[in-house]
Amino acid sequence: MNAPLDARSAQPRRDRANPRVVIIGAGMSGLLAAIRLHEAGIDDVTLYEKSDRVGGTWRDNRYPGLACDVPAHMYTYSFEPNPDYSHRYARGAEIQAYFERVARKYNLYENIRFGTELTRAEYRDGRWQLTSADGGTDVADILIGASGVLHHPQYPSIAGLDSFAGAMFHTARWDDTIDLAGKRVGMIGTGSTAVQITPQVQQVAAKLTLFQRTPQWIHPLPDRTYGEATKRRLRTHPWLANLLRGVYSKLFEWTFARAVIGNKPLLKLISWTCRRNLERKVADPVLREKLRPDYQAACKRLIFANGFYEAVQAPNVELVTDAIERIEPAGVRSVDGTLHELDVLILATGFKAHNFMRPMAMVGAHGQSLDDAWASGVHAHRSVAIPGFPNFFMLIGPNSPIGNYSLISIAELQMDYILQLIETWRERRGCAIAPREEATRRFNQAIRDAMPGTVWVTGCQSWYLDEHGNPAMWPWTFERFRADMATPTLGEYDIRPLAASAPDAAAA
Ligand code: N01
Repeated sequence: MNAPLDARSAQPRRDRANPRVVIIGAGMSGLLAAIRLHEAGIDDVTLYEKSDRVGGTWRDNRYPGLACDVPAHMYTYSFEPNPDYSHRYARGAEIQAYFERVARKYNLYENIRFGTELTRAEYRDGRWQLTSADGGTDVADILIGASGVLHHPQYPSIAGLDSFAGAMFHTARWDDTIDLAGKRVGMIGTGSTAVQITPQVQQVAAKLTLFQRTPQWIHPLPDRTYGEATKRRLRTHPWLANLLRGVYSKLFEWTFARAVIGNKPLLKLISWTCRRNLERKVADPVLREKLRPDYQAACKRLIFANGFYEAVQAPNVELVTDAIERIEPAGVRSVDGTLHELDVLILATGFKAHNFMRPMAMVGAHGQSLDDAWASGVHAHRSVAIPGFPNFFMLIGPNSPIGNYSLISIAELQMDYILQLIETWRERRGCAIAPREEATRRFNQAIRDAMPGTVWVTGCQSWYLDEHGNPAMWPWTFERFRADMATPTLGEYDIRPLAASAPDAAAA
């Protein structure tokens, strides 16, 4: 499997009944895709991973306090329960260990090309012609984009950022060589990441200065530890873990997932819980008002966390709500003229959530680039496919029902859908499958028409919104998503025989 790229691409296709599949990324969804393809009898599979480890977001994010705010037993593959989770909400390191264990168990390592970033994918002669950063080439009949959503750090464009004389890093590039003990630490941003980090840094730093541009609603996290007895029970009876997964999933689908798409009583309940959390936990009325958002709870991705309000009231924490004017070598200057002197500056400023496979250059069947195809906003047919980009499928693509749900469950449903399209490819011993323009237009129009009823357009800024202000979210119930993903409607797809001139057609 690990022959040099050029040698591989020169090989004639051996098996016309089975496609050669390349997966971009060896994170949660890439590993899932490889496992499912193997189960379907498709073994000519290579995963390209630019890093040196599997795990995606759980490999990249190693900040103190990292945990998953989706219940642990809902955050596993359905076919691979994990009885060993230590808490109801798993810690980052144990999720990373889980993915590494799954990759080993399913012998995926031999299929992964680590340290190899795909930089170009061009659909030519019925196949995807791939180029990697090291100049290697490869070909694929089917290309699967599994590069994640929150993958590219968003560095803030603040004047003087590079002039800071101390240590500075983004939360997704945590610098373990910097000891925060006794330091004056600044953190820009108060999203989910900063809220998890704050209690940890507050305990060790001499001073923590938090730069908040917009306050966030915070819902308490009903966490608990799982003792040895619970783990043993889950080990002996794996169905119990699946039961937990099912219960949490339903609970989420019937409450939160409905609240964000227009169920007013449920949304009121969430708002009330967040407000009560703030009012109960923050004693100082001035600080409380600084922390009180003026927009609807869940408009931005709702934060589920404990410990932030307590930490922010500690004597060594300062919450700065004046806007940042610029960064200087000694620290951060806010618009009121104060220089906040710092030794370390942490950028908890989020991610470019609408990049998907980019900056990889993609060119479709008619020479159109992905940037052009997405010039009016990221979109896809049923979140998984793009007109003009045959045999290319995405996991957790635009308008997937992300948010506070388990992305694993979403990826599993999407992969089952994609496998059915791949089955069509196999039945025809090769074909070009791409969604019809009209079907894609109709699907995306229906999404746009449904958005006004959702919480994401009630007047806040968030990473859910693309550059045109449209949420790349799923505006309907999760049950509808499950039903939509059950079976592809082949009439929505343009399915053509591979051109007779395609080099491999002759070899078949
Ligand atoms: O990023 P964010 P995050 N000047 O985009 C501020 C997932 N996640 O890394 O609100 C000043 O939410 C920005 O301010 P504003 C989860 O899906 C999951 O925290 O735009 N401030 C905001 O406060 C989450 O939603 C878990 O006004 C600037 C912050 O930076 C997603 O990751 C845990 C600024 C960015 O918040 C992203 O969360 C952690 C500037 N120039 C994260 N630019 C789980 O538990 C940005 N900000 C699963």
